[in-house]
Amino acid sequence: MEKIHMHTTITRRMAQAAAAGAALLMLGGLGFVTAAPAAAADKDGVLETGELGLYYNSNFGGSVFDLALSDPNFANDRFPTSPSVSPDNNTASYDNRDIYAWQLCTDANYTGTCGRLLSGANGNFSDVYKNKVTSARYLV
Ligand SMILES: [Ca+2]
Ligand SMILES: [Ca+2]
Repeated sequence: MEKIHMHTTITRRMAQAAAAGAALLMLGGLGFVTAAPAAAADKDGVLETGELGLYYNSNFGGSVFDLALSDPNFANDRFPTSPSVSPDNNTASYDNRDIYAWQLCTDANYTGTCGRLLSGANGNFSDVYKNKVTSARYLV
C-alpha cells in the first residue's frame, strides 16, 4: 500500500517537474534543468503549491488538511496541527493551490454528492459540502 502511495507521489511530482522544466527552458534556454521544484509535503499542516487545502473553519481559519494526493476516506485522518480532530465531515473552507482540479465528495471512495474545484478556486463551502466532505481526488 505504501509503495503504491509512494509511486503515485513520485509519478505525479515527476510530471510537475517536467512541466516546470519546460517552462524554464522556454524562458531562458538554459539547457538541461536538474533542479526539481520544491515538492509539496502531503498532510504536514502547511498548504503549499501543488496541494488542496481544506480548512476546519470558514474563511481559511483554523487547522488545514493539506492534500497533495487523492484520499478516498478522511475518516482515518487527523488535522496535522490538531491531532485530536478528524477532517472527516469537518471542513468549512477550501483553497485549491494545485495545478489540477479536485473532485470532492460527501461519502467515501468518491461517492455521494460530488463537486469540482478548479485550480486556484478558494472560498467557503456551500451548505451542501460544509462539514460533509469525506473524500477528495485530483483530476488529471
Ligand atoms: Ca503541505
Ligand atoms: Ca484517508
